[in-house]
Amino acid sequence: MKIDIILAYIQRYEFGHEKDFVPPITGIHLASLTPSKHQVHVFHQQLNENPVVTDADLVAISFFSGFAPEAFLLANHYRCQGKIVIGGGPHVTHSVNESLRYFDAIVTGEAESVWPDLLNDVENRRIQRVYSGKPLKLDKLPTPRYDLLPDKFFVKKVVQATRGCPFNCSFCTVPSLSPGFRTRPVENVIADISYDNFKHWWQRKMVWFWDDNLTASRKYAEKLLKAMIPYKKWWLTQASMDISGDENLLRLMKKSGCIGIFFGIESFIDESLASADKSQNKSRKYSEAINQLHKNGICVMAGLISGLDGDTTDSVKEMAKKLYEAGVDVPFLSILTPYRGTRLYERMKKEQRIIAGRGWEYYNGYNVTFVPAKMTPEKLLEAHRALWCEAFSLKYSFLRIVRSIRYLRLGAFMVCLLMNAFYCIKRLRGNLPVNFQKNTFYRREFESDIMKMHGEES
Ligand code: B12
Ligand code: SF4
Repeated sequence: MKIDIILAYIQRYEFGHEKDFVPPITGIHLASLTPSKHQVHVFHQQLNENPVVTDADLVAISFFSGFAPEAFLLANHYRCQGKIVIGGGPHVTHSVNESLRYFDAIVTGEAESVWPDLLNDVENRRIQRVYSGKPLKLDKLPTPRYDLLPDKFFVKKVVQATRGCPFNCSFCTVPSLSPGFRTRPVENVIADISYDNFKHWWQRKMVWFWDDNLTASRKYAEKLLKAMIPYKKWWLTQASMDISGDENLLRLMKKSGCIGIFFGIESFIDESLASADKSQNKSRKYSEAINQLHKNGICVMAGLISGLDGDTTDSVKEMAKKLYEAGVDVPFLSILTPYRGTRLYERMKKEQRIIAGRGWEYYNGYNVTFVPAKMTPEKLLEAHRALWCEAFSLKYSFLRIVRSIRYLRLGAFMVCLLMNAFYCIKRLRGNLPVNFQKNTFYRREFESDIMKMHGEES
């Protein structure tokens, strides 16, 4: 059987991406779970890959909520060609009824427990409508099919060592998508990181862990990092800020080649942190925590959210200065988004704050989909764009790069340089995060139909 796996995408910047830094792991992971008797291709729409006409028997589409309109259009397109089309991923999992309108079958939750049965059912032409994936132990996950990744991605070695996170932030779907915390056997992770059949040295050298919270179990993290030392890789991941107090772990991170950690800082306002149930973050300790990572030469990437309940237009705009003062090397600036499957969504729905009629494309992390507590939706969008422009201005990008020379190790400095340059160039070209109220590039024939469906789930 021929299978096309498509990672659906709608561009998130006005003129799209100039460079594609790192790929999703989902497509090449699903491909690795597929028995070798099938022929599988993986297409990343973010690279404009799209098999308009295909000879595949089965088309499998993965997508986040913000890319759902495109995924639904693709599903229609391939069903019209007589293909069997299935959907999966975080959006499908929490929007079952809606997704069933567009797909022949859907997979909710994790695919490992149902993927082989689904493929058998497709071969035997007896597919069910819903396959409910159960979270399994991670001891049998194979190495992703890195051979299927196009060279266009700067980093190619994306790895997953753990799933889940012990925290329960109100805006996050991880607790409902991947409940509990599970780890892969260290030797299997080492097999992935030692896969070196890539063209460029940096593609062999750099390992990006796409985990929810890699260091959540200290015991596991220590075992993994000790095993990684002889491989001399440069690695990055996301972790929670409490690691900054664990000197032993930080030393081991440095020794095993850690060059970058993503922290979900989210906000400098205590009321906002409380509204997100992010009690593990203490705003007065950010500088101290970041400094501990810098002492070990590690680049700190930080996620910040605009529009939490304690935020005002001024507090949003002030973040450009505050994040610089706190020592952040690379900021990631998003707008609060109430995804289905989160407590935030339930609360916003109850308080009737979700803006009706905004299609799923607005749920891309850069547009406003709810009524903020202390400003209008328009003011929030305006404040976010002002923050984005200020934070990625030549001044702040340059300052962040220059000061990092003092404390970052080589690989970490490369990350700081490349990422700041990546966003600063966008800023200088006016390639801002896309505003769907003004922008006309994304107008498709099914849009009104999709908008009608939005909100249908009970
Ligand atoms: C790694 C990651 C990223 C990476 C990589 C993004 C990417 N495109 O893959 C980065 C940091 C770039 C990122 C960015 C964003 N992310 Co993100 N990310 C994750 C994270 C932590 C892990 C995803 C992952 O790779 N898991 C490992 C793979 C193997 O598992 P998986 O993708 O879940 O797939 C499994 C199942 O879902 C299922 N499955 C998935 N698709 C399909 C398809 C088919 C056909 C089938 C059968 C099964 C199936 O089977 C797989 C195996 O079990 C998740 C959290 C989570 N636990 O899901 C958030 C998550 C997916 N991200 C999320 C969001 C919102 C974003 C952003 C919009 C954030 C922002 N404000 O900018 C951006 C979007 C950027 C972009 N261009 O795509 C949300 C999505 C919520 C939603 N309903 O859409 C999540 C769930 C986190 C959250 N906040 O709740 N993200
Ligand atoms: S710490 Fe991160 S992954 Fe864990 S629940 Fe909070 S936002 Fe989600």
